[in-house]
Amino acid sequence: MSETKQQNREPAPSVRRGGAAAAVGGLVAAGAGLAAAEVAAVPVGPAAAPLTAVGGAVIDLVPRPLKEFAVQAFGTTDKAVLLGGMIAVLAVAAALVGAAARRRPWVGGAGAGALAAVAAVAALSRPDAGPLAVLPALLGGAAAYLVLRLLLHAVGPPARSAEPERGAGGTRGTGAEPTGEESGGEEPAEAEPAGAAAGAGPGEGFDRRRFVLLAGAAAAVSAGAAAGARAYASRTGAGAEQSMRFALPRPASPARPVPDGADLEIAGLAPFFTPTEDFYRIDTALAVPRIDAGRWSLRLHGAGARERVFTFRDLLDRSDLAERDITLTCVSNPVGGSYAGNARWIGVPLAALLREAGVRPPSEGGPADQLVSRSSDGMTIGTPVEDVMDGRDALLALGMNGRPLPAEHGFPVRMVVPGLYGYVSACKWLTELELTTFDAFDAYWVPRGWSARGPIKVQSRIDTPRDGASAGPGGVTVAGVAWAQHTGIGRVEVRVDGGAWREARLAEEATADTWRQWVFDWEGAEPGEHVLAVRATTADGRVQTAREAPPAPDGATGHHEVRVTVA
Ligand SMILES: Nc1nc2c(c(=O)[nH]1)N[C@H]1C(S)=C(S)[C@@H](COP(=O)(O)O)O[C@H]1N2
Ligand SMILES: [Mo]
Repeated sequence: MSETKQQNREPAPSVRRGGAAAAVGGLVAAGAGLAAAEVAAVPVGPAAAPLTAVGGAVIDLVPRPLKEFAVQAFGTTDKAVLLGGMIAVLAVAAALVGAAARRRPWVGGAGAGALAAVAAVAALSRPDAGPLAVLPALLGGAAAYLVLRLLLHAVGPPARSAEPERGAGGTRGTGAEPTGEESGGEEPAEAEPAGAAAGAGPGEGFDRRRFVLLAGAAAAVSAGAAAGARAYASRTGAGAEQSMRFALPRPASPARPVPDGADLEIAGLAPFFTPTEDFYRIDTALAVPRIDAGRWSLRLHGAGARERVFTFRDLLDRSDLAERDITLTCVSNPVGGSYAGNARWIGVPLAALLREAGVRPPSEGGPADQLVSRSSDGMTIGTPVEDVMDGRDALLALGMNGRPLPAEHGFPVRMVVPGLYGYVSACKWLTELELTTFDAFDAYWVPRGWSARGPIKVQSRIDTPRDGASAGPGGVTVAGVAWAQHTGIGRVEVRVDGGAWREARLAEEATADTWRQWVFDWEGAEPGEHVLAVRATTADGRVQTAREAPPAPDGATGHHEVRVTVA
């Protein structure tokens, strides 16, 4: 019924709707390709799934300004934005290929082949890729091509002889003419499939019912397969597929008890311990590595080290496990930002492990000044050997907040070094430790414009009131956190409307390696707009600078300010 109606309205309905249907066919085919690749990626490894592989390659390739922009603009949702962008680009390409392949079937093969090639190269370029990594891309490309053929067969070829110019519209119609000639040159190659598809005859090429059925079925099967593959992969990932059962051991050296009064428990103020599920996550991994602890090993080697390989059991069974409270901070954290978190870690003291392998720090004549950590996903992080061995609690962490590390935070083993930004100290999914020099090797972020060394800069943050909040007149509780890991916070001051700095009250100090809460009772707040600013001073007397610096190359500086309206 609707067909007759439209046929009355439209001059060339089968051609027009056929064109749109071919584009839809392209989309469905691309979806089928992605789904097939997701299924193939279950045995091969999630990093080889096309979106993950291409996204990973994009992340590694983007220049620093763009990356910084992405982090500033999208924060930790930058990965979702990247995925969305890739899907949008793929969708446009797939629709164009589908529409073009209706007239020139070879375009379908070329398009699917090109997309599969991009995905295959990206998958092979991933650091943890084996040769099988090309399989998802190849299977995906083949599936996309077959589905496209099937759907275009139902669409049928455009009725070329009947109404060539009307189908594509005025200007584009003329544009289509030369391409029609070009395709005429390719006649032998495409004539056969086109002829076969046109079996029903050019005039009645578009079998709408058949197309809708086929496209719907293909889309449904694809969605189901992809969802099933993802669900299966995530279920067998963390925990379930572990070939080794273990309980987090008791540390030989427990954490210092947190004093009463280290957590002021003020509404809106970050709690002293960041709950694991709220802990910020920063990494380049589009697919979180899922590592089987039973098969995991850590290789230690390099200049001045006796090579050693540790299993997870080796680390669990050590008699010197230590539990420590350490605040991690990301170098990308903007002033006032949330890329800092405090957790209780359990792990192997890294300095002891290095000593056992014969490693000496540079100050004792050791030949290596850089400890390069590598992860299963190819990250490299360079840490000063001197810092790791100067007595601070550098850990190979196995546990976070009383549980094994979550996959997102580096299961089964990550590094944690108090006082250094995460990009130079906190390698997740750790697989290798190499002793080398800063001269000999640049870790991942260094050629991307970040400093090779990244000690954490003293910072302070106002958590409450929030920027833009309104408060009642009279007393306002201003509270936040300040950090200068491994040195400690000696003082925090608050300033109202650029007036004199006034001392805030510090919470009890847990350790110098953790952040410290503070509170300031702002009395007699007058109605109107006000600007609150905060600054910290380290335990050894360094005052936080007012000079504003962006996160790159070695950490943001400046005072955190919030605007509040007192009513
Ligand atoms: N393998 C790997 N480890 C990594 C990173 C990464 O991208 N890959 N990012 C580092 C950075 S920049 C930071 S700030 C910390 C963040 O650790 P979190 O995600 O557990 O908070 O991990 C570090 N370790
Ligand atoms: Mo970071």
